[in-house]
Amino acid sequence: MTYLSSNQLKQYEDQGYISPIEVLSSSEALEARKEIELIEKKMPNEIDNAGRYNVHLISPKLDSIVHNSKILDPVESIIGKNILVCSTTLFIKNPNEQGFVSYHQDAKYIGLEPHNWVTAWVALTDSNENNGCLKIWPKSHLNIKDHNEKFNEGNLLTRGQTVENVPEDKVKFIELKAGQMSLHHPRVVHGSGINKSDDRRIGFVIQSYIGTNVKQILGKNSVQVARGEDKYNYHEILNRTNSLMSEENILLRKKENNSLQEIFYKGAKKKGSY
Ligand SMILES: O=C(O)CCC(=O)C(=O)O
Repeated sequence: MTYLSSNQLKQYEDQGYISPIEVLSSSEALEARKEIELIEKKMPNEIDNAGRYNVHLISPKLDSIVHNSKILDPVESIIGKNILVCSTTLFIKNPNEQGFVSYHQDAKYIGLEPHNWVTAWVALTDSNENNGCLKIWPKSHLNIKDHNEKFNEGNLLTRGQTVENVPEDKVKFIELKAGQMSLHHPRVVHGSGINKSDDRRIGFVIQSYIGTNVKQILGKNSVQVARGEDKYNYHEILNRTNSLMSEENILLRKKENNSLQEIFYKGAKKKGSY
């Protein structure tokens, strides 16, 4: 059992995040990376840009990370014992690419209400200042802030959603070793810079773990039950996969990703490339 201590929980509540937490061995992280790279090889162009979502539906290794009790115990400390998984995202930054993530709050555009949810950012490679690790503005989770939609080149967010005037001197670099994770609050302002290293930076982001009382108000999300019982029945329940890239799950993932795109672009002035 690896529940959060009362000090850790207090840090999460005060600062809007907690990090680092050990969840995988370095070899488990490497195996997951290899499975992602195998999928990339077999299905070129399928898991980048708009396709980087929900790879756990076709990858047993990512599925087992999503349902790993070393992640679910601390998540339970935050959102309670009935836990659903509502989509995942691979944030991959290749060397020599200009990918970055503008400062934003997930709760501003994800449509999950109330905010009884938490995002787990699992490092499958080391993630540090040099390769563009997550950056968090502590204590920024107390209210929702205005965002501009910039659709700027290299921005890995669908619409380039941006909170302006973030005080850089207060921002923390969330450096992780492969196999560690951070947990962040739905309203905490975060982003990341470009990868200046000569290896990939891979974050597997469970976005998010939601309490069973959480609704999707902008569209439809199907979910998996990660722990406990769903007495609310707000969402369609998906099965877990134990086979790599099965035809059936490839189709299911396409359907789920189409629903996600509808949510992400709801009310947008135009469509970005992600
Ligand atoms: O991985 C990144 O660089 C940003 C991730 C992010 O925005 C998120 O996890 O919500």
